[in-house]
Amino acid sequence: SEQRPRTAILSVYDKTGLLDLARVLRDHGIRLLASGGTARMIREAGFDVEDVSAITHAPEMLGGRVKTLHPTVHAGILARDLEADDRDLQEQGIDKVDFVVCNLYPFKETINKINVTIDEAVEEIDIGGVTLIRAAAKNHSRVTILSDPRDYPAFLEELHSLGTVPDASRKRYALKAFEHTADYDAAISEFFRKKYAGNGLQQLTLRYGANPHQKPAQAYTPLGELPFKVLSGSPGYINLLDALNSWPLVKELKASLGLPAAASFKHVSPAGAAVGVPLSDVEKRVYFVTDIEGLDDSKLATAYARARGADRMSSFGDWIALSDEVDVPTAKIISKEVSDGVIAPGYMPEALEILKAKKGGKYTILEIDEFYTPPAVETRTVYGVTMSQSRNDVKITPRTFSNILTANTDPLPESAITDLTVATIALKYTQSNSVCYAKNGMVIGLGAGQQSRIHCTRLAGDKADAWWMRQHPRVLEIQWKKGTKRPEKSNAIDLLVTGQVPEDGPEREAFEGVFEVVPAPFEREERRAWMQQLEGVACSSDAFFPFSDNVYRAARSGVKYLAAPGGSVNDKAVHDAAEACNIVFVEQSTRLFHH
Ligand code: 93A
Repeated sequence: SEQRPRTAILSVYDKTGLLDLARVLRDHGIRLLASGGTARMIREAGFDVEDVSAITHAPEMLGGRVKTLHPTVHAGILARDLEADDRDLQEQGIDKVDFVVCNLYPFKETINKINVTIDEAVEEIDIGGVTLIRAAAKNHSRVTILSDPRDYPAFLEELHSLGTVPDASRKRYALKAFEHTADYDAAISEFFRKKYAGNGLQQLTLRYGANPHQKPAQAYTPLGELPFKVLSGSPGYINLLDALNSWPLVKELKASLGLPAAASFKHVSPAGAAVGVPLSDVEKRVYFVTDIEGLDDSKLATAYARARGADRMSSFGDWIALSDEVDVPTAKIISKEVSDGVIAPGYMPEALEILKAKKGGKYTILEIDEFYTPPAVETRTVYGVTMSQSRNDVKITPRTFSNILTANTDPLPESAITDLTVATIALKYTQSNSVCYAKNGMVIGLGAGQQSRIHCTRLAGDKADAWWMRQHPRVLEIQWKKGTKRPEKSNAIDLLVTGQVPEDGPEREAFEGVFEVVPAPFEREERRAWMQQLEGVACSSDAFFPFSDNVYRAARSGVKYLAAPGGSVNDKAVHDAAEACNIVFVEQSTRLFHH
């Protein structure tokens, strides 16, 4: 619009490509203003350049801390093509700036040096450059901001061929500029978070990541405080993944069913999850909790007994989540098992003492703020690429299971609704694909992380079968050698009930070593007769069943209620198979993949 001469401000730490840029800008009659070192280099190359102080009439100060920070500079950049802005500039004798070329002090490189001091890092925090970049990017409808030397060639090309910089390019440069300053500030806050956050409030240094060689590792929230406190021990990376998946699981179970809930996690999937449904005497023996005083009076303890008892093999060394303040009976169960840590909204003093004494004082205990709600959008970085999605906040409630697709549409019994709810909420926090069998308010078999659906259904079904076989009178009557430890018992029972006891060799000898009287293997007929008594099982799937084989497999483990989303070309065949097996098929309309 105006015929006024155009002005560029240059202030670059990385001087790559600077002279080519200055030459072409000058060729186009553009006035060059530059900060100290930048001006010197351009001048020494023989191009016409003025110091920024020519317009600010203020010298660089404080050893360079104040170079370009000045109203003359920033009004020149920020002014719009408005009469009012023009008037302001005229009154102050300020010229508009059209181009800003700036890149920042090397903060990241500095803090990556070994043993860098806070003072050294602080000196590399660029203030004036960030201000130049942000001001120019803000006013990108008129001003071009170049913050990356790699953009100079394309910029010069356009300037040369068009005589001006197109709108689209200015927008792209502006976006890049804001990404650049955001990344720069993130590096600064990351540095100070580690130095000043106060370990445990906003930031937690972790021993290492998924593996010991993955150091350093940390957990943090950019705004506010972490939603949990570390009461004891020192959580690792996988512990936190388990804690932050298992806690919402028990919170949602309790909200949906109105009963205290517990989960036992391993490798970011539940090995067990349950609500506080009373235990039979047989169950108490199967879950190794006959000696827990006050068990029947604590629904939370009952829930954990079930969660831990579902699959004792998988739960060895578990991460525990509990929906309610932890009481003494619950702590007593935990104290007898090998476990890594626990997350709960609170701990009764005596229960806390019991847990703190575990693992020689190294047991990890987290206290979660039960009112914490995470942000709606969750973000993660994989292989350098950031992905974000809205959190899976779908609510699974008894109402989720009202769409019955098989012929018998009688309302489901309350116990079936409880079991379907337990199974489905467990799947919501299980690595996919996943299928879950539930009974008596607890997970009894969960197949996680299989790429094939039928493999999930089989794995979960085999676990449910083992859970039921563990309740066989011959297992309950086992006479153990004195001094046999709980994990040894669980391992031996698992071999026996899954029919994997070898006939001879060292493994056979080891197996025999734990018994007073070595139990005979289960005969085919004996197993069949016992399995036939397993009935009324609920089963849920995190996505549709692609083939009827899943239904047939589920039927073999006593499944009577089956819930899954629809959407397969085989839906009809799947429903027909359910009908043929006398299974009630419930369409649960939400896919629940989790990764
Ligand atoms: O210390 S600063 O934050 N204060 C300023 O006013 C300022 N203006 C530009 N650093 C400032 N800069 C930075 O100086 C630029 O971001 C650039 O990285 C560097 C260029 O300095 P020189 O031209 O003296 O080499």
